[in-house]
Amino acid sequence: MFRCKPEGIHTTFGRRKVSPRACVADSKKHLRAFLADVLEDLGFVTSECAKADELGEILATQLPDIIILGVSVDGIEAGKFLEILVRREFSGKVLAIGARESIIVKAVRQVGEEYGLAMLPPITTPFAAETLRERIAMLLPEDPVPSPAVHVAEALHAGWLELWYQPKIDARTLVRCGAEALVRMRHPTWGVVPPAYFIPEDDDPHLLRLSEFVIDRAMEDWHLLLEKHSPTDISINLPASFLMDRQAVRDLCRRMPAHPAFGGLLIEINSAEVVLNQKLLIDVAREVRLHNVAISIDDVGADWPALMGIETFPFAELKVDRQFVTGCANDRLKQTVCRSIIELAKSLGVRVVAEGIESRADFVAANEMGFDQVQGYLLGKPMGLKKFARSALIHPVLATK
Ligand code: G
Ligand code: MN
Repeated sequence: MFRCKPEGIHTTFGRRKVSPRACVADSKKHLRAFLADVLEDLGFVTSECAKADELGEILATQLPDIIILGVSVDGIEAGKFLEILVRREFSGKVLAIGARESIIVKAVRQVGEEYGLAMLPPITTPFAAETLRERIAMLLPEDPVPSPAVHVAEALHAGWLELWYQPKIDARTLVRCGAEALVRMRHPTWGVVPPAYFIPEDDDPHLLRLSEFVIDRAMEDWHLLLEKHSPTDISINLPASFLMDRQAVRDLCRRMPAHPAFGGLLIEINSAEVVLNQKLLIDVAREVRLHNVAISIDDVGADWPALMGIETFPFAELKVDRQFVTGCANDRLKQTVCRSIIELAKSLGVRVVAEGIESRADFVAANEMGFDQVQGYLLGKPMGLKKFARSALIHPVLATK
């Protein structure tokens, strides 16, 4: 039997110092999407393959560490997949998924083992996402969380940064009305890591590069969402220092899409920073409005009275700090802060958003108090772009879970 030279360098899965990669091979689109979502949540980079003749290309370009192989009723396609894996000398793992007691699932495992492939014990349907998660998570490297923190320059240079999106929901219609972009690092060894591990100090020159990355990626993602779903109003988080850099602001305005469907970019600035730099930020907010950029005041809390004196208020939105939202249903003090900020927002004629809604009771309370928009784990966790686009198609309206 002839054998081709392998087209990629494969080392043992779990020891590679690059993001773990999985290819989901299944003819059914909805199954591929489900499996890819679970894997992405675990920090895998995923690719998908519908037919055996696409697999060769994926092996060569994506270098997957594991193939998740959906075994259909006739098993013919699964057989073809195995043949290609053998011909390409695939050295990663293969996990077959198929019906319980299916002869074909057993056959696929047996044939795979005879071919010398690293076949994992198959998963049988129906199975919970948790089952797959447990099975795959065991294969992930168990390195500790980064310490000391990774420098943002390294993360930027290596291309480890990405934006995750958390839905913002209209409190009255329950329709998804936008998304907050949150920066995440997909570290080769530690998986997906939140910004606390790499956000530079305020005086670090790399902070500007990180902000530029966020703006550029958000605008790229806006175009992608437009193609895959519909125009999505995106909010990003930036430090106030970015807006005080005149050149940076000019560049920002220049980066806004000229597309007619573009509804504008919202920039969330921490409330304490707004209070400290009020005069300057008011001028910037006025100026950028002409370029389809609006400023939101983020994490507003007990310091809300400091925002009262502003006469012409050029900001677009107040977001209440989740410290005063999570648990507000049963906490009079939190409700008092929320109500004061809502009242302030209404008197200024700007939108008011609750973030950190984790329970149904808080959602109801936020609605009754008069928030315009709500955001939080109950309504959607931050998720990778692909998952965000998919869930927008599947759940155009809030699923009342
Ligand atoms: O300060 P800012 O609003 O940008 O903070 C956003 C952070 O809050 C993100 O890291 C996000 O993961 C987190 N977050 C979003 N929704 C919730 C929630 O409902 N509960 C908690 N505890 N954190 C949340
Ligand atoms: Mn924010």
